[in-house]
Parts: sequence; C-alpha cells; structure tokens
Amino acid sequence: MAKVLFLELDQENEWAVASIGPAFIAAYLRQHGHEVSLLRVPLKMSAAQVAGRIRAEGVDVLGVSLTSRQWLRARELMPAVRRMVDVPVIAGGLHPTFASDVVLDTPGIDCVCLGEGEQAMLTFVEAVERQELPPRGIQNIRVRGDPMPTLRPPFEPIDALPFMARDMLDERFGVVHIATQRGCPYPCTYCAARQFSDLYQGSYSSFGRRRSHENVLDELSHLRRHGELNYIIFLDDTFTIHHAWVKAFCESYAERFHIPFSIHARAETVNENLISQMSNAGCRHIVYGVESGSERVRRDILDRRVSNERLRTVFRWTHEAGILATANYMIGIPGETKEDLERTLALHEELDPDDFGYFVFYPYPGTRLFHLCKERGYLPDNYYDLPANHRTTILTLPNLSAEDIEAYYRGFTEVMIRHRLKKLPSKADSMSRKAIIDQIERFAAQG
Ligand code: B12
Repeated sequence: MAKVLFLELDQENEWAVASIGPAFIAAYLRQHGHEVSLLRVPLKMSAAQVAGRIRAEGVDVLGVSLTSRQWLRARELMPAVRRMVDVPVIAGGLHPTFASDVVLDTPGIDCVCLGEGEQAMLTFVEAVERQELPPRGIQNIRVRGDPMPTLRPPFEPIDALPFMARDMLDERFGVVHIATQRGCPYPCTYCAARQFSDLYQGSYSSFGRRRSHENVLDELSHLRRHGELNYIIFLDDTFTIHHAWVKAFCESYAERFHIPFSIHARAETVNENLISQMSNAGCRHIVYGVESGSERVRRDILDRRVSNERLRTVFRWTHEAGILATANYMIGIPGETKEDLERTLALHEELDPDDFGYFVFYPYPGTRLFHLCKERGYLPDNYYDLPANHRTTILTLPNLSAEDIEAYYRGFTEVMIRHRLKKLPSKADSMSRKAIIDQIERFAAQG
C-alpha cells in the first residue's frame, strides 16, 4: 500500500471545486488498496508548509494536476518543495500533456502523465513501491530525458470506473459535480479538451465515451444516501451531444430525482424540444459558449459553424423554457478586429443572457490556435513564463493592440456592472450598489 498525496495549487482565484482529474484517480487508486489524500495549497501556503505535510503523512508519491493557469505556481513551488523533501513527483492534466518538455524541465517534477491518468498512475505507484526509480517504460508516462511514451487505450468500459472521490473536491451545500462523458467530438480551434481526443487519434479509434444512464443515476442515488444533494452541475463540455442519450436520461432522472441541475451546451446541439425536455426534468441553467458575435470569426477562426440567428433563437427557447442562460465570450482572438468585437457586444444585447462571462483569449498549448499563433509570430518567445490568465493578452496581434483588448475587457466589465445593477430592486441603497460594483471590479481584476 502506497501513500499518495495530490496537490491542488490555487493561483489568484480559489476555485470553488478542486480539479476533478485527481478525484477520479484517487477513487481508482483506493479501489486498488492505496491511500490517497489532497492538499489544497492556497497562495499563502509556503513550500516549507507543503514539505512539512508531506513528511508528516509519510507520502510515497506526490501528484499535481495542472491547467496552464496553475503552471507558473507549480514552476515556483515544486523546486522549493524538492529542496526540502525528496519524494517522486508526477504531474498530469492538460498542461503537462501538451507542454511536457517545459514541465519536465522543472526541478522537482520527475515525470508527467499524458492523457488519461487512472491506469497510468496505478502502474506508476506500483513501480515506485518496487523502488523502480525513475519508473521507465510505463505507457502514458514520460520521464525527464525520455522520448514521448506510447498511450494505453482509453479506459473501457467507462462505467467500470469507480465514482469520483468526493473528499478530493471542495463541494458545499449539497451542490455536486458530475462528469458523464470523456472526450469531445467538436473541432474548436481554441479548446484544449478537444486536443485530448486528437492525442489518441491514430492509435485508437475514439477517445469519446459516455457513461450509461444507470451508472450516472446510481452515483446520484449514492450521493443522496450519503449526504446532501441539492443541485447538480454536469461538467461535460457538451452535455447535449447525443439527443437519444439526453432524452432517455431526462426521463429516468425525472422519475428518480426532483433536483435542479445545470449543463454546458452548444447552440448547434439543442432544439426547442430537447430544451423543453431538459426543463421538465429539472434543468435550470445552461451555459453556452457564444465566443464571438462575428460569424466570420466563429466560422473561419474558431471552427464554430453556428449563425447569429440560431444563437438568438436558442437563447429565446431557453428563456421560454424557464431556464437561465449564461453566455461566454472571448476577446482578442487572433484575426479578430474591433468591428468583430463591436458585433460581440451587439449580439450580447440581443441575446440578453441572464449572466455572462468574458475572457481575454489565451492560446492553450496543443490547440490549433496555439500553433497558428506560433507560426505567425503572435506569441512571444517566453510565453511559458507569462501568466495564463484571461484578463490580459500575451499576444501581439495584427488587428488588435494590447490596449484595444484592455479597452474591450474594460467595456465588458462596464456592461457587467450595468447588467447587475439593473437587477437590483429600485429601492436598493447606494451601499448595495457599491458592493456590487466592487465585487465585479475585483472579479475582473482576477480574470
Ligand atoms: C470542469 C472544468 C473546470 C472546473 C474544474 C477544473 C478542473 N481542473 O477539473 C472549474 C469550474 C473549476 C474550471 C475552471 C477553469 N477552467 Co476548466 N474545465 C473544466 C472541463 C470542462 C472539464 C474537466 C473535466 O471534466 N475533466 C475530466 C477529468 C477526468 O479529466 P482531466 O481533468 O483531464 O483529468 C484526467 C487527465 O488529465 C489525467 N490527469 C489530470 N490530472 C492529473 C494528475 C496526475 C498526477 C496524473 C498522473 C494524471 C492526471 O488523469 C485524469 C483522469 O483520467 C475542462 C474541459 C475538459 N474536458 O477537460 C475545462 C478546462 C480544463 N478548463 C480550462 C480553463 C481554461 C479553465 C479556467 C481558466 C476558466 C476561466 N476562464 O477562468 C478555470 C481555471 C481553473 C484552474 N484551476 O486552473 C481549460 C484548460 C486549458 C489548459 N490548457 O489549461 C479546459 C481544458 C477547457 C478549455 N477551454 O480548453 N474548469
């Protein structure tokens, strides 16, 4: 039996829920007899404190899950931890998968896991137990100085995975997170999730898999039996891919649960009927990626073939079904102009979403837009040294300056302030108005 500790590295934001990859891996390792825990590392926690916990727990393997946003914190923290305590460290997740060279150049990170991690991590932990250090020749795992590893097939059947280890997530008030699928079939050029599927292409027919209805519903029943279950957030990139799955799921769900839930969808993948069925089953919130109000940008740059007309209709259907709609937008996409951004602001007015998010574009490693930015010289040479936040651009773009992007980001913040103030009762005092403005400004400053 090995003791495994996962670190969750907070950056500027403390995300309400920790990474879900480790929660899946922890459940799998525990099923195989290992002990797993999580240490959330807030900004104020020092390397010495992290090392102290590792020593106190007698940790055998340290795991770190990294998005690009968490990367700079890992690069600073892991070498410092290594100077104090010598435990094998493995990094996994989106960033190590697509930037393995630079992650492996970091002292204190010994290996990276590319792609899916459950079986790879188990094999790794078992090799460490046998004192094979560094463990070589494990599928999906790359050791410093070694070439790219081969990949094991995606885990099948996906229903055989144990339910996520909930103690690895910061869930509160009975709000739970569920993933029903792995992989996304859409070709969006900006999305890192999409690249996971491409990584496996060539070796295996498909990375895409979806759990059975029964398996998902059993997990929810299990959660209800063992704690509070008040709201369900389906984390799937696109919940509405297969209508037959969604319809049958909604029917079975409504028979067993009366609990509101939220999903992520693409406007291309829903129709009025589906929206109404989801609403009847309890769907109360849909997050749509709108990204841009310019059809040219969506079609030619982002590979999103959906018309503005369709978006308007889908938002109307959503409102009419009594479901809250959130729209997400990007600012500063390569090839975008000020006119395109004006179209985004104009479309936003028309869609009239209940809430919205606005993010300065960041080119995630591995994505098609990342490669385009590199080829065209939009990326600075030191891009891995720069923060992956969504409030300032790291790019030098031909049609938009960094100042333009900043001005539009500011513009969206003002739209957000107006949007929130409009919702306040007319009697609201100036203190409440100020509190709202302060909160939005704080959020905008964190990106
Ligand atoms: C749910 C989700 C969230 C949740 C939870 C985050 C999380 N890290 O799990 C919340 C809401 C907090 C969130 C926030 C954000 N997210 Co998000 N999110 C997702 C989403 C939709 C699903 C993640 C998921 O379900 N994963 C399922 C699990 C099973 O897969 P996994 O995490 O990849 O883990 C597997 C492997 O990677 C590997 N693995 C992972 N970690 C480790 C560690 C070790 C040691 C090993 C061995 C293996 C291993 O094994 C796991 C199991 O097989 C993804 C899209 C996607 N499909 O990945 C985006 C995604 C991860 N998010 C993304 C982004 C950009 C963000 C935000 C910056 C959004 C924003 N604008 O503010 C923030 C930043 C969060 C942060 N901490 O950095 C990007 C990340 C791109 C990148 N290269 O970093 C993604 C890929 C979407 C995209 N646009 O491309 N997000």
